[in-house]
Amino acid sequence: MNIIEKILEPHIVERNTAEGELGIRIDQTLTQDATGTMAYLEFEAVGLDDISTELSVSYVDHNTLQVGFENADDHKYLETVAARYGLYFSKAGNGICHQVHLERFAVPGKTLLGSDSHTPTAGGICSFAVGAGGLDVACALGGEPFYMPVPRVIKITLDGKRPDFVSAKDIILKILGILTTKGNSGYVIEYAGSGIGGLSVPERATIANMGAELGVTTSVFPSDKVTMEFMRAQGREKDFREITADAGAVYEKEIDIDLGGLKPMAALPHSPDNVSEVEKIEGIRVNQVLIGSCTNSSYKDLYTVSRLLKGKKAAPGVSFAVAPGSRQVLEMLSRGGFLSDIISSGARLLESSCGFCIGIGQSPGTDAVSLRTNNRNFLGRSGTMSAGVYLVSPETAVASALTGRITDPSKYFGKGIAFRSPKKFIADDSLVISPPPREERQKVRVVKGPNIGPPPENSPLEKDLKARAAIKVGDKVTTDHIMPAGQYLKYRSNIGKYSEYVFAGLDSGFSGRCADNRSAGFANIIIGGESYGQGSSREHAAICPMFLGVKAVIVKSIERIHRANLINFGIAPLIFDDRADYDRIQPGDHLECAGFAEKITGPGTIELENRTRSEKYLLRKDFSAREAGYLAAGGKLNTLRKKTRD
Ligand code: MIC
Ligand code: SF4
Repeated sequence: MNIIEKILEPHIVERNTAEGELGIRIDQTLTQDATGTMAYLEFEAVGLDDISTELSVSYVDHNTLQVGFENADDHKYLETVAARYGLYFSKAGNGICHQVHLERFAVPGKTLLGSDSHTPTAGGICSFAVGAGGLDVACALGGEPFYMPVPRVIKITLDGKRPDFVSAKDIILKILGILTTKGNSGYVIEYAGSGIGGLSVPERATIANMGAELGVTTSVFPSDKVTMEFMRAQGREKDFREITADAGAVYEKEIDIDLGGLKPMAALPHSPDNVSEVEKIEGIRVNQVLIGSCTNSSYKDLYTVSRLLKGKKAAPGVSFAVAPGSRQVLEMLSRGGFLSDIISSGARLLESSCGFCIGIGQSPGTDAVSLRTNNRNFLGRSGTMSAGVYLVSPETAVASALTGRITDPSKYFGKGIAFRSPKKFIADDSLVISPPPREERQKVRVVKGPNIGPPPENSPLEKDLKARAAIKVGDKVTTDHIMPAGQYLKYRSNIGKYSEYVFAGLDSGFSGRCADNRSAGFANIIIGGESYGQGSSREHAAICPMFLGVKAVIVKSIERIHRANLINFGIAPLIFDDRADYDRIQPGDHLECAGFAEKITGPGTIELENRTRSEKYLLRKDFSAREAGYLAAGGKLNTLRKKTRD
């Protein structure tokens, strides 16, 4: 067996071979503040009284700025709802969910579902960790299986020895160059090879983290001696379990990478797969360098940063900032005396949170070049449409911060920094609040501020579809384009308000046009290209369009998490059978389908009539019979509410 089979086998509760779907039991869940409020509001709306997981943690890490009352109220809601239902609550300041979960909670061989697309970071410790929408996490909390396509496993063998200054980030950027961000939906990556012995758990986690950018369901490393040492240093050796692939395990695809042949890499604007060797783009002037995020903010990363910065100053024209991934990392740096080298270099020390990675602060100036160690560089995600964001390793970030230009660290520093994983990490969980004993939970008052509203209701699918193409977008449109975060993040618990900003960066008239169409008796349809819905797990990219009366998304292809979120909220993901039809259909076209509701649940394809152009298009349905049921009911929430009532 391969590792994926070994982990999944005891977790499978449903196997739907005909539709290629697997239902698995979830052991652990995590949420963060930006997706968590809606997830728990949904959990409450379903009407369950208790959680069924082994361990669930609610983190506050994305938006900790608290400009206005909204965030503070969200945090209070998350704290009280966690206590009410028996979850752990990780307070603001404790760190980024994926970093903290890796350090303190993730366990080899367990399944983890998180309402954040980078949940697979825990694959670095051999957890089968998957990102999903909040409603799917709410369901897992209530003991429902998590459904996913039967994993098609790719084995990536990392052999050889890395040259100095080739980091984990460079390895995953190399893989992104090979596999790209498109066409990997339904795959899972399993890492193997002699080269992984030289990767610490946090480095493995960096690689697993950016599997999200490939669009794979998750990535998993073996649980071996390195894993054992990491867990022992975290005081968690009792949770260790060795898990490796059997000789002769079978894989669908195999890719071999010789680490010895790699060089420092960068992803150029505006996609993580737009990669180049750093030496080929050397010399570009940089305005900003930011080190942090769930990809590159471990103790190993920031220890290396501090050693490289020792005795040096950042270039005068560069805005340089560092955000440690967790309080553990910050405390280790501080107690070890390494923080002072970072501060002396002129770096601004940021909170242990997501912050800049999601456009909360540190937006670059007009036309600026920003070098970052995070995982996404989509157009506008930084908060500045005209900025160009480059994704690099911490080592390349430091070299460039010092020179003020993109700089290959292997040439600049010459010799690498030796790192020995600490024998003991500072394990202080005092910022994690444990839930009260079960018998006291009923007494907890769940506090909801005025910005927090219930998840919106959707009506069951109407018999016929009469709609307008409300927008037509191109390839690789991400959920950051559909539902921007940054400055609007504080409206995550207020769907009516947040909906005003759907597609805000691409087409500010979208929400108004949807309202006009609805007043004229039309539903709305989104037309998209290849790989629609890449990126985050934010279900708001489905809930808010639902709120605006969107009933279908018609695209050339769609990404896994967004597809599931659309179905959960009653929006049908449909695929052009003839891709050339994408070119024929135009924004504003009047589209109709008689007997739409029946066709959604019935067999076969769907024929859509374009009344504006007198054309007909054939559409394929990208959902199972189970999912068709959710669509007909107007979403999964309606189905579950009914199930709990009955
Ligand atoms: C992201 O990196 O885009 C986020 C912000 O972490 C999202 C979750 C969200 O939108 O709240 C993700 O990756 O799922
Ligand atoms: Fe936070 Fe960025 Fe990681 Fe998303 S990708 S979880 S915003 S650090």
